[in-house]
Amino acid sequence: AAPLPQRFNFARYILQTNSGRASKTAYIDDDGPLSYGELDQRVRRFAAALRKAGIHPEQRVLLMMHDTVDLPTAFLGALFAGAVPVPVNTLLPAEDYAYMIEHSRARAVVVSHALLPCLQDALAKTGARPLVIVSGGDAPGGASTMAGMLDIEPLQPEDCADTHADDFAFWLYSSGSTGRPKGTVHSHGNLYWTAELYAKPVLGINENDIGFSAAKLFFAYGLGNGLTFPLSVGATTVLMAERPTPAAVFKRLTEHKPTIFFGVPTLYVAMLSSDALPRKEDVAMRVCTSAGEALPREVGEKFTRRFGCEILDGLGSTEMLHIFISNRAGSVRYGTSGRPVEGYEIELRDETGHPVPAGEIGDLYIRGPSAALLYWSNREKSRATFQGDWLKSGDKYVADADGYYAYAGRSDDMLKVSGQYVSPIEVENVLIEHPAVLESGVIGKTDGEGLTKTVAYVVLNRSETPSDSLANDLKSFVKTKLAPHKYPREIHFVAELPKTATGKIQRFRLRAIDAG
Ligand code: 3SK
Repeated sequence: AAPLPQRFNFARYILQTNSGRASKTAYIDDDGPLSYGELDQRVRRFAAALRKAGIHPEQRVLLMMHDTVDLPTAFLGALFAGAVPVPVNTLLPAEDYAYMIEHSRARAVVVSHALLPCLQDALAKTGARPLVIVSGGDAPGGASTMAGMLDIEPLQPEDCADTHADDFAFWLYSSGSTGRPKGTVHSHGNLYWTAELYAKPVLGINENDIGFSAAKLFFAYGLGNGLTFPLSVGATTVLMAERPTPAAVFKRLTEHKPTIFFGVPTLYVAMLSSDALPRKEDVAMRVCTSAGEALPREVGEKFTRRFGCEILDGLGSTEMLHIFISNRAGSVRYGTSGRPVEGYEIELRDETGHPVPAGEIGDLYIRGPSAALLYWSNREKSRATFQGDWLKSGDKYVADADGYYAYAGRSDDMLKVSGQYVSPIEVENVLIEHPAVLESGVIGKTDGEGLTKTVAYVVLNRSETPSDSLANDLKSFVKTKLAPHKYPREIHFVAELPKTATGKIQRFRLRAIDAG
């Protein structure tokens, strides 16, 4: 890959890369196509609007947005102006947005119209008063619309913020087993490296590709799939605002015929078991990817039998920004995450920090140029994760003699459900807020498809009686307090929980009980 110049602004780089493609389609969202020429204008206009609104370089702009062309416009426009966009999960409860707005000290929030009531709830919980910019609809008093703000003279290329490749460019929040989500700070250069090291050589992405990612742009995985990668080569991307149900995905696969589909294991399972699964002749994928959690071998094999196309399962992280271990076309080994992506180094270490040999499980460490710089305002967790050149992932892996890596669990108690982290402690803490619950222990369980689901063991207060309706009530209770993927899919009522002498819940014993 070409080395990066010291002065580097990712948005300027993308506009320059595509300056000869003005009439080519960059995006097709639910409202239709947008050309590279139009994207260029929108990015520079949004940058001008942020400057006019008094947003200064390095100030954060929260993006609480569904996947439409307004999201790449806002993300790249903020980078162009030197501001720091922070795309956030659109399924969170208002408390989480209140925390993120305060923690990031966001000077502006760009919000999809449908999410405005939730933002208003969040703002009512904080003293913060960011500028509110509404995408895709009218703005209430005091707020602006994105469409209105784009009615401005665009900044000229020479007015782009003169950023260093290592400057803070954007944040993504990532969750841990305890505490609040961590603001993971990435540089302009990191975006460039994920495209150079993974997307171009591993996926062979090029300007003739049409990409479609079921993972949304606010995830690190989705941001690469739907923004960094296609825009680095002038490809076309299909964006979809709604949830990625099998039906919604099939519609895009058959209507727009993407050549690259970026999925996650739970979705592949749901697609393959759907009666509406398209025929091979109705789709055009040349390659697919999977990340977020390990793809069960049978799922990959079944998909390839149906479509004749491989799924390249890989491992990435928010901290490394994208995939650093991946299968390769033609040498896929289903049931593994593949081999290290060139440009990244991987080590598996034992508890004393020494490398473990092939065949033994170790803690996964990564070294590579797309590593985040730090967690904002969190020295303790930054130090535990970013250890000099190396980054501790929190995953346990085992490598075979051929250099293929297979998932072997987490180093902490975190679960990965539908590709997203779930902290058992966070779910337990919510369950005990319910008046019927005395205590609870939450674990992950592998279902019949080989995917992880959340299971809660609950001890009720003496006056309560276990019942199915109480179990459903507890599930709904968690759903109202946490993001939807976190609620326990199974609730078991028990008389007591296994504990250490000091009273800590022994989740490994719960897992053994659960396994029967
Ligand atoms: O979860 C993953 O495997 C992943 C992949 C790519 C980028 C980000 C993440 C978290």
